[in-house]
Amino acid sequence: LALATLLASPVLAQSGMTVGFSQVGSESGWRAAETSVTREEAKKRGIDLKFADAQQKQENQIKAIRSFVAQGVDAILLAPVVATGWDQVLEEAKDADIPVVLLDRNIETKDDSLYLTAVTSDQVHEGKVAGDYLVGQVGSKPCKVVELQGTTGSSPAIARKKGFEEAIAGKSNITLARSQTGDFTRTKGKEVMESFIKAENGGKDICAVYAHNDDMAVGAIQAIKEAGLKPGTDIMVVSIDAVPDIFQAMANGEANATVELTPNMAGPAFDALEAYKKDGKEPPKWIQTESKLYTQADDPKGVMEAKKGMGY
Ligand code: GYE
Repeated sequence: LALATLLASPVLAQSGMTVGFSQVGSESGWRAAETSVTREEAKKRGIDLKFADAQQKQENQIKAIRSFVAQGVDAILLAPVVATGWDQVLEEAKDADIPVVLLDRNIETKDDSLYLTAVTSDQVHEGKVAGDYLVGQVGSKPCKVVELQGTTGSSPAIARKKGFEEAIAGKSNITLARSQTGDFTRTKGKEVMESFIKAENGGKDICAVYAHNDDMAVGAIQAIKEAGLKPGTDIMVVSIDAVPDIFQAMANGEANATVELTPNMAGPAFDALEAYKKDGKEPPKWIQTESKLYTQADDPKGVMEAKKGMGY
């Protein structure tokens, strides 16, 4: 009886929620860190996390959500691979009274009651911060930029392009010469950068590469080196995420700047869900995470060390 009383005690009982997590995949170092932080956060809070890796496919995410609904989970975390095409399956979750929290990417929908809240950064702002940095570095020199986009149709690819274009708009010396998707991966980032280099006089005509994430930047750095050029000086490298490997590249002088994105999206998501389940407290529709610029002047080695254990 004593044990039963203890277990039933509201003070000791943890949330006890069962949460389904439909993750995009494992395309980047940042994504892997987000997955491990989500698992740790769930464990800390006594949440039973059901994890489904969609391997970059929306159809797999739709199947996972349906299966979470069928299992009667208490809530769903969704990192949507692309922005469109979610209304129907999210209606099914809503009909079953299962709140959905969007993690790190947004969706396009006319009905924002289909999700409880979205924990994301301001992705247009991230692109703008990266672009402003570049504009400041370039000054009045002519500069041909090449862009490695994230996954086609994903909110960060759309928004990070937009923000960057806003930053360089009206700077007639800076041109966006080439732009193609590298799918947020190192391998594709390298491949696409190789093709840009070929098309631009062996890379000699390229002044800077803007990559929508660090992994593609790391791939691009490799391609620049193999072409006999110096990344960071011959070709500037600017990206987004702030994973340890880009700080290593910055410490080596091979990358110039990155915009930080926290891998801890699950912490704020679980906080919102717990408050909602407990008191019916509606969270704001958008829980915005910070975006901070880091350059070679910001002690990249030190930052890299500090990042270890934060999911990386
Ligand atoms: O920047 C990238 C990842 O959705 C914002 O997805 C996220 C992005 C992140 O693959 O590395």
